[in-house]
Amino acid sequence: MHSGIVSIVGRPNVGKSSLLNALVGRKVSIVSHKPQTTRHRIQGVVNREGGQIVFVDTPGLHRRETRKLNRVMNEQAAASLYDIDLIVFVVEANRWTEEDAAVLQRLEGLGTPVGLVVNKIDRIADKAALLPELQKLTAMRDYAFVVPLSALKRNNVDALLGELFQRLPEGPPLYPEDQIVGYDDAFLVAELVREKLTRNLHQELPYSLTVGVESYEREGRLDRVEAVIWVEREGQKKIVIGEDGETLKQVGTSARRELERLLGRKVFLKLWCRVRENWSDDLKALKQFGLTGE
Ligand SMILES: Nc1nc2c(ncn2[C@@H]2O[C@H](COP(=O)(O)OP(=O)(O)OP(=O)(O)O)[C@@H](O)[C@H]2O)c(=O)[nH]1
Ligand SMILES: [Mg+2]
Repeated sequence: MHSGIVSIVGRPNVGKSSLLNALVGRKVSIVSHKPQTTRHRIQGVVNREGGQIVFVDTPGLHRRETRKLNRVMNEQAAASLYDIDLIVFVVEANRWTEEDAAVLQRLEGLGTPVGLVVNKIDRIADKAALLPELQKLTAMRDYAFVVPLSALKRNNVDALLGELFQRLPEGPPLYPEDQIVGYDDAFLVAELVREKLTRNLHQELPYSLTVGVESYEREGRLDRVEAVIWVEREGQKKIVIGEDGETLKQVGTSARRELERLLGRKVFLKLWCRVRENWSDDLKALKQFGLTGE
């Protein structure tokens, strides 16, 4: 048996969380079209006959640290580069940016093998264009392996698992086989609510909100959850709630539906919206909201 820990890193929006979900075969980490969606290290476990891989999805490493939230997100991602067996560096096909170059630079001299994943190949209509793209990317560094894939279409994802299992040390599984995620149901609720908000709200607002679960009670096959959406200003609260509470209702319904599917239980979800001025730039608030990784 081979087993080990593999960190998935890269700049925001390249598809790291989508890749984790594709690898695990279920929704473990939230996904949106907006960069900087993931804020925590998210663990997902894959078990195969040949062993076990513990994947760690990370916040996208980014350059502009406009608020303290950005700094702690970068710190979380950077911390995932240590005490692990392998790094999967995810980039987008045909979209190499300065931010990718900055991540590549961070991977220098770590002593941990780095494999390259070129994601979103479903966007390349002309497959002949893929080869020069791969040649360009692999010329930049000595990668342990290169796998072009599509996390969205679940295309060639098994090839990545094959490359990883081959290179992981021999050893028994690190976690029991039925443990797929590294967090509790309350965290899942908070994340799914934040995902729906991120997908529903425009522009910058998703960066000004966070979600905290206030109470979680289990009554037979029903989970009763109360969660608070924290925003930074009164005006934002109005937008989150929407006219006649319509936006909040939509968000609540879609989060609840997905939760019920994932948990296999009925869920009663009550959402509130409250203001905590400038929380994203306030280290004390970040700590209270569980965003500092401590
Ligand atoms: N076409 C295409 N889109 C993809 C693929 N993988 C991910 N996406 C899309 O890319 C966007 C970002 O995906 P995420 O998985 O949230 O990216 P991420 O790297 O985790 O982003 P952060 O958490 O913000 O760092 C979403 O709109 C995904 O649907 C892919 O293989 N093909
Ligand atoms: Mg992500």
